[in-house]
Amino acid sequence: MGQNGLVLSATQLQRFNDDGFVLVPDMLGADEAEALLHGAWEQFPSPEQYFADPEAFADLTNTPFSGLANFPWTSAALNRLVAHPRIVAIVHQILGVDDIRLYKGELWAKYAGNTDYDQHHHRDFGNHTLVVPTVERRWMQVTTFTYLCDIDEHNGATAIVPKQFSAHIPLGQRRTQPGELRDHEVLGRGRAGTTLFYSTEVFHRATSLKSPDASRFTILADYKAADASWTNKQAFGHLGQRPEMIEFVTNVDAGTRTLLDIPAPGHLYWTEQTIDDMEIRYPGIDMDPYRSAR
Ligand SMILES: O=C(O)CCC(=O)C(=O)O
Repeated sequence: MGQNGLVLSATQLQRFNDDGFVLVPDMLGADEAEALLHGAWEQFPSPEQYFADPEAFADLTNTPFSGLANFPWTSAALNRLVAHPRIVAIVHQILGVDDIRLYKGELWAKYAGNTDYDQHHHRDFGNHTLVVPTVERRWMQVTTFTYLCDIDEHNGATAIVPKQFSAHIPLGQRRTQPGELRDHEVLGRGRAGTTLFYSTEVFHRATSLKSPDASRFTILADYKAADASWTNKQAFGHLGQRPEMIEFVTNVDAGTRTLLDIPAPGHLYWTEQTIDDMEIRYPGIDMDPYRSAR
């Protein structure tokens, strides 16, 4: 853990400010990462299953993005990762606000062989908002990759350009000339359980899976200040009938529910009627915090 406990240490925060990204190597312990990797394999084939018959799974590798699945996932444990206390604490620290939202959750399974995952450098804001990044932290899009397996140059470590090398490129520009920043990129290598935090100011790119039997399993979770209504890649209301979403809403705590835009205890939305009816919609949910905050 960082020297300040849950949040980034002063050095890590400085690195985030200077470079626009920071790799936190110990977000998950080895056992926890292993368990969540098995959670990913409830939904996508394990490397052993995939490479035993790649053609059977060609629909997962027809394009670099075919192996993407949106939150919520099959595994309840994996779904909890979007609300990992340390990830959430670090997002609060970076944004400097008390109220934050998850605005995207994706599980990305990559397997070598059928597609080339290599990308040109880009900034991510193009499909996260209709406006442009700002250097004011409060409005930043804080994007995260948590790698569920060890990650290096053989299995597609993300290549990232410290933002001092792109300071001359206006923030409204999403792409560089191919190759322009290659000399400055660093590879986000790490053990399973490493989380990369970066803002959408930062140029980065996916790299190829170079070993013939390489694979990579990553959770992408993106956060914003609750009142940054212009940042909005995914919405969750239309997923309300999915069993995985019902499980999540029923069993997580009230603070975690706010990540999905469910009003916090004490909000004027909570009346005797809405509280009672939540218990009908979600049998087993604990609405006491909402009752006692009235
Ligand atoms: O998968 C990666 O390492 C990076 C992917 C990426 O930057 C993107 O698809 O926008």
